[in-house]
Formats: sequence, structure tokens, C-alpha cells
Amino acid sequence: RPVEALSIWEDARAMLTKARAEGIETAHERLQQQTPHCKFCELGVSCRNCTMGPCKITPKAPRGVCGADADVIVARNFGRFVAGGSAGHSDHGRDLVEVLESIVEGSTSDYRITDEAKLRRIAAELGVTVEDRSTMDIAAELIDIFYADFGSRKKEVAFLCRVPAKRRELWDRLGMTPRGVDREIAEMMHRTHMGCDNDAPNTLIHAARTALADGWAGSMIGTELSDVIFGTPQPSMSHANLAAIKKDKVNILVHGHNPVVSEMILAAAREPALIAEAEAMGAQGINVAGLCCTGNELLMRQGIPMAGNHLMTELAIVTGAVEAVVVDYQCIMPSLVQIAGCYHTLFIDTAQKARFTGAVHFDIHPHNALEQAREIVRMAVQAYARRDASRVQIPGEPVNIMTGFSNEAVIAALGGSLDPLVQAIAAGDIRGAVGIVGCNNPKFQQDSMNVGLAKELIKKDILVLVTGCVTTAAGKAGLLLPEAAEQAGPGLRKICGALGIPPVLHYGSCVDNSRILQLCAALANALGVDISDLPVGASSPEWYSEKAAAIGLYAVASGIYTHLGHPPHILGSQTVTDLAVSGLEDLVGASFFIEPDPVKAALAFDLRIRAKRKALGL
Ligand code: BF8
Ligand code: SF4
Repeated sequence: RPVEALSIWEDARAMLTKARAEGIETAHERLQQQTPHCKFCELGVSCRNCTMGPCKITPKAPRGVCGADADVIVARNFGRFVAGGSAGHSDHGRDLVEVLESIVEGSTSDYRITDEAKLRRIAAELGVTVEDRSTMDIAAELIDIFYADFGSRKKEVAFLCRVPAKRRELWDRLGMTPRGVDREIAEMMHRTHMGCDNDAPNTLIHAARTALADGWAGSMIGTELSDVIFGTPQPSMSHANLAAIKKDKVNILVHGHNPVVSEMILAAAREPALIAEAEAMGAQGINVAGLCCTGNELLMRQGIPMAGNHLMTELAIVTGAVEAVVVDYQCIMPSLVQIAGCYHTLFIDTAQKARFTGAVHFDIHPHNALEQAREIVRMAVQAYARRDASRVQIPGEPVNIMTGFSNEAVIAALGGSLDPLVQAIAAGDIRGAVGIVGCNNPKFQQDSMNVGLAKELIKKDILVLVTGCVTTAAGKAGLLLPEAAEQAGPGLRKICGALGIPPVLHYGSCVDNSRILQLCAALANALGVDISDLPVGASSPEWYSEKAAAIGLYAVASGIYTHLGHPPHILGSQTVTDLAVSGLEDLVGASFFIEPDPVKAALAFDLRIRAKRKALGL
């Protein structure tokens, strides 16, 4: 297929052309090789949960060997899919609890508590006594609360204190209240063992509980502790696209999710001694740029530029100017090892739970992180000598972006409370808000939906919040700049102009969707309503991952109407599909809708927001 069909971006097209000329295969070619996909798997009606099977449902064989029908098999598969996503986000959250524990124990000097005020604020919110206590004492108690949130001994996870009372009662009634992160994930695995939960709607309710444990515990702990340890994001300027890779510098790309490793790489790369080593090699310094979510983490807090999102990760290496790709976990295509091998690029993995055959491995822990990071940066500096200048091609010019919109920063910009936002919504200047989150998927022209939907929504005076891989998409399209308010409707344009903010706000990485949950809950509490009463929505237009499914499901279960650009593998069950796209509305006051056309998706949000505003008397 022509490169124009694969991506809306010039930088991507240029690198896809270069990759083809150099005989380098990307996800796009591999998608071709995998197409047509297995129809049974696509519909979700194949099961490998035991060795009486594998089974697949057909008109002639409507039940598996055990007797499970399409509804049961689809629900079980989807439940496990969501459990996988919840596990990813939540295990990331747990890693931050462990770093905080190392700080409290004094077994690391590489990390510290940067935002003490936030730590105290969270502790007080969770009922921990903060008066006349040292920060370390309070942190120690918080650590216990968060570890307990992963376990079995509580009736509900701690941050449910943020959820409107009506929603909590609803969850209790439905058996959807998340008790412990690991408990819900383990129970999902148990329920989907042969001979357990053989009632599709019941399985889906537990899938929602598992997703809620992700959103309101695993991810929320991840976000809050990242802020405590590395600082709460504040608005700042940076830039995005492949031109974030610099021709004359040692380029290190950080990829993956947790700021725990990438913050250390950045700290090492900023040390004068290492910069001097780079200069001695003839480079003009060391440049750290981001890919995917760990890029978002560093962009939000440290202002590093974003080289690209999911489908740019392979193409970034094709520039021929990357000395090292340093990864932790999640969304890291194993193909990066092979592509790095076609250049002088080092591919370095750092987590025992995410090893890549052929990678250089560094075992990074809180006690040795900075020392290991220095070693990695030194290797990257040395790799600069092996760069082949004749193969370097860095396309385009970087686009400026504004980043750093934590809830704390937004409230500060509004003068100390959410009241001005509530008033702007009540007045109709901001008619509603939609979070656009998630990924790229080679099944879509890259970022066509992500950007198309954002543009359509702001035209309708709907504020857009972006996280994850949609960040770079919105950024490259110029939508993360205050000037983009010109493309917004009159009301949103007025508010953005008054505050000097873009109509599309960068809210962080994918775990930071918990910031959006928290904002929705705070708005609902301010208005004395449930989250499902708010004129808000969520969308993951080009999603691909288990994590995105978990996010979508916790959004819906929290009462947020949620758009997906394509369906999960559930269409083989009418029961499950009906529940997802309509039945959930009766249960939790929100559902999914599937729409591949961004203009039509924006219209659906417009209708929904209109109805919600009317119901609120606005
Ligand atoms: O957690 S948006 S491609 S990088 S899954 Fe992955 Fe999707 Fe990107 Fe971050 Ni989120
Ligand atoms: Fe087949 Fe049932 Fe075993 Fe699944 S659990 S593989 S449907 S026999």
C-alpha cells in the first residue's frame, strides 16, 4: 500500500519510504502477512482454556467440548483481555509503591519525595493523620494502604473515597465494587477456568470490576505516586515529531511506561561529565526524546520532546540517528530489536519482567538506578562513533506543544477551584468534555481518527483532554497550542483565549487517565450529581491493547459514554455485544459505541452532550 494510506504524517511517510528502500519491515507489512485474520478469533468464539479443546463455535458446532456456547466463550475471552490490561497498569502502579518504600527505608538515594505537599494531601484524603508527623512517617502508612489495595483484605480500594456516593451505591448493588487489584484479576482468571462462571453477563460484571480496580486503584496509585516522587506536572512548552531527534547530538529514546527508569536516564544524560564525554566524541550534547507513555511522563514533568507515538517507534530508529532505545515495559514491539540491529542503535531493556531476546540487559532497581542509567548513557555516547552519517535522515521541523495539565495545574490556572470550569460549562461556553486516549493500530491510517475526532469536537465547543499516544497525534497536528483555539467553536475559543490554554489539553500518559476519572468525580461532586449525569465522554479511536480495553471498560463502568474506533473481539456473541453497546446503559448509565468515522463519532458525542446538558437543566 502507498505510504500515504498508512499515516497522515509526512515524517512517518518519509521513514516508511526509507524503510522500504533499505529492506526494513514494519508493522504495516506484518499486518499484510497476517491478513486475513482468523475469523473465529476475530469474533471471539475460539477457546483454548483447556485441553479438551481448543474449540471454535460454528453453525454446525454451537458448543465447545465442555458445552460452553458463543456467549460464554466470548465473555470469558473478553474478561481475560481486560484482566491483562488491568494487570499491566496496576503492576506499573505497584512498582511506584516499591520505589516509595525504598525511599522510606533509605535503600535508595536516587529517588526522593519531590512533592511533599501532594503526599500529605493524598494521605489526609485517605484518612491518614498528617498533623505533627514527619513526611516519611506518613509515607510509610500510605505504602501500607496502597499495598493493601492490591490484596484481598479490604472491602473496597482506598481511592473510592473520591467517587460520588450514588456511583458507589450502584457498584455495591451490582457487585462491581473493586476490592483489591490482584484479587479482581485473579478472580477473573478463576472465573474463566473451565467450569466456573458460565453466565456471560455475570462474567462481564466482574470484567467491569477488574477494570475499575485498574482505574480507581492500580492506575490512580501509579499517577499519584509518580507525582509525589517526580513532581506534579505544571504547564510548560516542548515539541513533537521525529525532528525531536537531533542530527548533531547523541540521541537516546526512552520507550515504555514507567517514569522510574526514564527519569534516571534523563538525570544521567543531564550530568556535565557525560555531556563532556559526548562532546569529546564530536557530538553537540545528549538529547533524550520520548516515545509512547514514558515519553508522556517525561514530557509532562521535564518537558522533553516527543519523538513519536506507537506506530512511530519503529520509524524513529529508521532515521539512522538513534544511538540507544531504552525500554521498560508495555507496547514495545519486539521488532525494534531487529530494526535496531540494522543500524548502530543499541536496544536496551531494563526490567526483569520485560526481557527482549537480542537486547542489552540492565537490571535496574531503586538502589542502583542512577548508576545503571549512567552506564547506559555512556554506552549510547560510545555508539555515536559508530553512526553511519550516510544513512541519517531526519524529516521535517518540530511542532511546538504545550503540556503539563495535571488537575492541580488546571485548578491553579482557574484561580484555585473548579468553579470557573463549572460556570463555563453551565454557561455553555464549554458544552462538555471528551477524553481521547490510547493508541495507534496499523488497521487505521495512523492518527487519522485521533486527530480527526479532536478537530471535530473542539469545533463544537467540546473541550478535549488527551493522554497516551493521542498526545503526539494532537501535538503534531498543532492542537496542543493556545493558537489552536482559532479552530474551536466561539465559546471554547473565548475560554482558551482568556486562560491562554489550548482547546486540547495534554493530561499525561495512559495511567494518567486516572486524572480524568478524578476530574469527572470532582465535577460530579461539585454539582451534586453522578458521573453519568455529566456532559462528558471518552474515546479510544485507534486502540489496540488490552490496557485500552480496560480503560474503556472502567470509563463506561464509571458512567462515561465511550467511543471505540473498532470493536473488541466480541462480535461472535449477540448477548455480549448488545450488553456492551446498549445493555450497560441500563446498568451503569453509560455504554460503548463503535464508529470508525470521526465526523460521525463527534456527532454522537454532540447528541449525548446535548441530552446530558438538557437533563441537568443547562
Ligand atoms: O499505555 S496509548 S499504544 S503506549 S496502550 Fe500503548 Fe496505546 Fe500508546 Fe501507553 Ni496506552
Ligand atoms: Fe473447549 Fe470448553 Fe475447553 Fe474452552 S473450556 S477449550 S470451550 S472444552
